[in-house]
Amino acid sequence: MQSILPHPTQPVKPGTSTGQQYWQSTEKILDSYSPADGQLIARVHPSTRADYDRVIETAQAAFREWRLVPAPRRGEIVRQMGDQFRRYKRELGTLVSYEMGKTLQEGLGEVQEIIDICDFAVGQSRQLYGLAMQSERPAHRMLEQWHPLGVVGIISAFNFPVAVWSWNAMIAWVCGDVCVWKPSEKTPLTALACQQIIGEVLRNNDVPEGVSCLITGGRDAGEWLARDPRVALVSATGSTRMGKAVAEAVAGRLGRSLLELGGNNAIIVSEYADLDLAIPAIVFGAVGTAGQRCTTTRRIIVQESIYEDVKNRLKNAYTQLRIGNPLDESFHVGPLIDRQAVKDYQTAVQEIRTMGGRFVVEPGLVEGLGFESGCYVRPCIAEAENHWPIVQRETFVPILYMLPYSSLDDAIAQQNGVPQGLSSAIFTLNLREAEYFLAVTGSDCGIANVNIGTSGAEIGGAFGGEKETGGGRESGSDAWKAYMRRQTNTINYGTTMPLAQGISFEL
Ligand code: UN1
Repeated sequence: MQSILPHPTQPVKPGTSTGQQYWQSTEKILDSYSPADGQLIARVHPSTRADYDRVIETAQAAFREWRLVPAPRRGEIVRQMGDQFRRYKRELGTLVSYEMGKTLQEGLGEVQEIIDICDFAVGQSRQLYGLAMQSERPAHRMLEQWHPLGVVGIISAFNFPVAVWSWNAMIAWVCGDVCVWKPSEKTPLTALACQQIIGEVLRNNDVPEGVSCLITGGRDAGEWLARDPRVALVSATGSTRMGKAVAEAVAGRLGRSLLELGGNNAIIVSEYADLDLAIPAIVFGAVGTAGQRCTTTRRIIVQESIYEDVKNRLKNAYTQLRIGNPLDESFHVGPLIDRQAVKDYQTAVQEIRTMGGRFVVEPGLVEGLGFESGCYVRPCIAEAENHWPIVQRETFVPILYMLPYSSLDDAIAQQNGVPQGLSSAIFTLNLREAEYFLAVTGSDCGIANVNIGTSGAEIGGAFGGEKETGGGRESGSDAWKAYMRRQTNTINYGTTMPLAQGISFEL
């Protein structure tokens, strides 16, 4: 089987030839280390400003052609991409697991998200619907239609190094846009692999060079996209700090941004909860991807009367967690992305202790044979208070805070009482509680679930959140509209020239 990587052993060279390749300078090199075993697994050249400008010009030229391709035909090309990802699911999932550190099951799940969004986008390509409206004037027709935007910049994060790109790119492509992807500098190799995987489809279908572009680099490259008026939409996933910088830069030129930023997701565990459902959901939500999902469960808000029971059950569940190499399927929890993340974990633990927090499950580093990368930490649980600054922030590590509540209103106030608004859940078998939580009185998040956890959203729904999460919606539902511009058309097919609002204007 053909390799999914362009040059497995040497630094990736600049390439602009066939198949929507990557564009890099030969200046400095980005090193990608696997947090699983600490090995240097790729050396990638970052794009220079000159490379970047060349990319944007090529993308602009490609857009002029791509926008003319009928949307269902664009969908057919995305369908073929989905087939390619099916073919390479194991290889790409393994690479995601190795480069990023999530478990193989989660790496495969991430590629499955790509396949799913490809399928979704194919259907969407025949459903870019506008409305027909009734005109107030005789012999007039009003409608709205959706046109592609142009160049879409995609800034993605290390934790979902490929799926989040695909949510944006697949939808943008069926909408007729062209994409310039800047992956996280911590996970460049998986991005190159995706570009390689779809290259064959693009070449086979004579898709113009520049429909799918990749630039590599860090903050600078993200800023180029954000400040560039040639980039119609910047879709950015990452920290709230990064998102604010992108939003400011894009707003400064009155461009469009789509932001999917930090979460501080809570699960309310009511006295009416089925704890046999709640406990595994909490544990997966808190330790999955080693606490590095934007949807990770960071807080549980537990009714006082069952607080001790939940605590004991969680303690017991955490003792069964096996931490180790993510490629070995006998482990539940892999490493953090790098040693800086481990420092962030240690700093957070210190802050919790300083505030007087008690650990129900003790934190710690995992060291010794098999843990040489220095990136493995123990998922832990701390009893805390919602207003503590550490609880109010998103720390991208597997620390779960336990908070007691008395009434449901108290629980909802705590759940909503953070700056972020991505995902939320309630475990209850009480219909009134469940509906109250979903009603306007309840969760203020973009995602609100009943009897399932905060993470693991399906691609069919709109994904994103409120407040500091940034307000953007990606993936399913009608998120496609963010990738198009709406045009209202009024057509007069009559023989008179009546004005709207009944205005009379005689010459
Ligand atoms: C992210 O962490 O940025 O809902 C995305 C989930 C995944 C996507 C997470 N489907 O957990």
